[in-house]
Amino acid sequence: MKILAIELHRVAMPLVRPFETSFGRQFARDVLLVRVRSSVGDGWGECVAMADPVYSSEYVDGCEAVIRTYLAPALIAAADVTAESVADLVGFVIGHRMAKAAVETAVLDAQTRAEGVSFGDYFGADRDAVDCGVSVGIATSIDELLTEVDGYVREGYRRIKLKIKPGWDLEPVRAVRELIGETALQVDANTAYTRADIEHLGRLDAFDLLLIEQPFVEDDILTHIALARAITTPVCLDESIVNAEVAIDAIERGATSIVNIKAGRVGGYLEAVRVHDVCAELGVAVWCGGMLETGVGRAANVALAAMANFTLPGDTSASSRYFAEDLTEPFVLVDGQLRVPTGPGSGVEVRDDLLAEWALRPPITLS
Ligand code: SMG
Ligand code: MG
Repeated sequence: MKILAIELHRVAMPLVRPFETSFGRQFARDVLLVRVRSSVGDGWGECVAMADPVYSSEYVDGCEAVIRTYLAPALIAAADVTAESVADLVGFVIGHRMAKAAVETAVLDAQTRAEGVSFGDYFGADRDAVDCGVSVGIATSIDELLTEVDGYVREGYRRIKLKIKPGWDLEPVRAVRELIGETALQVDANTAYTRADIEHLGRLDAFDLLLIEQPFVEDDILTHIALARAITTPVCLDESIVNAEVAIDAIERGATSIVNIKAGRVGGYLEAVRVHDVCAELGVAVWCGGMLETGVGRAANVALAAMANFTLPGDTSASSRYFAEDLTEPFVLVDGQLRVPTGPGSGVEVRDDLLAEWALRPPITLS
């Protein structure tokens, strides 16, 4: 296809409840959406970067700048663009994976819509619905946490993930384990601990957790190896896994025995499929992470999560867990699952009315 123009939309989406992690509290999502206008039709991609560079080095204004200055001009200048060639065309830019992922996804959406192929078919999904978990933020009290978790269990979520940090770990985990009985439970520290905490983290072994996610800083593979040797709870990496090669390295060195896959973090869905495949070859289960996506990003995540080696419930929750109204038709939890969209491309439509209503500024068109 020939890329005719790239539009950058920014929308403010209030969350139904604040979401607190070890790196701070978030009240809304500042979403960057990329629309590619091409010779074969239009496509959308959602950028998962947060407003501030606190989950990773990327942040939404930075992604927008990189797309405007480097990625969009490179694609517009290219004689022919396919989803499979985007990574090479923008490969001269180091890093900036979330920005690249948003652009590649928009191209993939345009391409697969034109071909009448769904994301699920393109990725090689092997099921039509995926098991869903829910990520629960740090609460202001244990009582408040239990009320929130209880609501999610009643809604049918198949796994609970608790955000933890020093000072908010053993007690909330114990209380939630008592509340939910044998329902699957895991924790995510978003890099909040250090090597000195290994013995303390070992106390989580008492709670029969599915996994502990990213306790230490992303570059510190060695301390994750030390933890994995010291405790029985499986260690799972999120922030550290930025591509398939890093996944192989971390797995072979014993730093992670389960992998969280987020397409934005690894530079796009094509690389996410590669991470899935190398993990499958190494016998390591994967699950689909989340970045509080709108329906645009959620549609692609749910299709990815329908691949064979996504054997654990993902952070692929229903639209209602995040937003009063979603940017697309809402994703609704049915028996603890979301259905994989079957229409061409991502299979969802962006609501122009909401895009205009919630716009932070008029769209920017690059051509
Ligand atoms: O999309 O339900 C979701 C959020 C899942 O916990 C979640 N994401 O480290 O896995 C993670 C975090 C990163 C984003 S925190 C705003
Ligand atoms: Mg995480």
